[in-house]
Amino acid sequence: MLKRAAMIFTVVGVTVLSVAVGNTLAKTTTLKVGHVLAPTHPYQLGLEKFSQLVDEKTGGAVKVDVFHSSQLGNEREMIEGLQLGTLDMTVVSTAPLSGFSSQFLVFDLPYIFKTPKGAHSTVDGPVGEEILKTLEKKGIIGLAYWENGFRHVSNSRQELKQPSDAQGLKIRTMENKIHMASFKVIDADPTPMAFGELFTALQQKTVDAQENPVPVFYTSNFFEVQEYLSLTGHFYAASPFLVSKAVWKKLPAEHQQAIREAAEQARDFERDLIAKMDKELVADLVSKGVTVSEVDKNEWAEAMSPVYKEYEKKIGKETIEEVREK
Ligand code: EAX
Repeated sequence: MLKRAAMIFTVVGVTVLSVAVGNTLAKTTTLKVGHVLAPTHPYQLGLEKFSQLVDEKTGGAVKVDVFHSSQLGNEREMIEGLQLGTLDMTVVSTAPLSGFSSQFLVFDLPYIFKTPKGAHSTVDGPVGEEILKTLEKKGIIGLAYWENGFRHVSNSRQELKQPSDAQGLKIRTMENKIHMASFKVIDADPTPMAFGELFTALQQKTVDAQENPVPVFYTSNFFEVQEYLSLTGHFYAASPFLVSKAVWKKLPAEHQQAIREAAEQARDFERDLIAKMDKELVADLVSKGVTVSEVDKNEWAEAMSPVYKEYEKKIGKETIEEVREK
């Protein structure tokens, strides 16, 4: 009897121990992801969804902590952090990426895309995948293209209807050569600036204007410092979800697979939020006192079109034609 009890105790003991040892061996990996937008923006909500999916798919072995509002740096700094391996992941607009891989420039041409569907079919297709892969030699893995959306011009000076109304307008742009050139050709006065400095610059009138999609304009409270919003839709901002290659290589294949799947699933969730906000928030902005103006997009596209000639050699005519939404 005693012998039998001792045997049962041993089996149970070993099981408990092995579970305990097993748990100790199955250590938890915690990854940090940063972005520059507000905690109410779809970047944040999408990343919280991503974090939950990764936890589920890895059985709790991988945790993801999300940091909003430039807590981990501005977009260029976070991209550099991925290269150094000092930051694990980030979601940024494509614009600053052209400083790391010039292949991204094609996405920054004014009016290269006309609709979200058209943009998605290109960035999610072979062209987008190939451009994302150019980052690998820079130490960065691209998982999926999330979305910032179609960008519109806002300002504190006057209603903008025609491109000529923007003459002399001191407008903040992202750190991107094509964005700056596109405003220079309509005689505006572009200043590149990190997103984290923008609200103060608008408040202090260091710049008159900025350009961002409606969800950014709303969730960053730009309606408090910008009276006019013109729905130009001049640039489309895709937002690649990026991982440090140095960090990625340390992850077991099954965790890499889980993270990749979660990034794609959360992408669709995030894009749906952008579409919903694009549709619903304009009326709210009007009720907050913003003058929202529709414009003739063809007129703006024509006025900005000289940048195509200026950058055709660098980007390649065939690439432009391949990407351009027909
Ligand atoms: O990716 O800087 C900007 O205006 C962007 O919209 C922001 O970086 C989000």
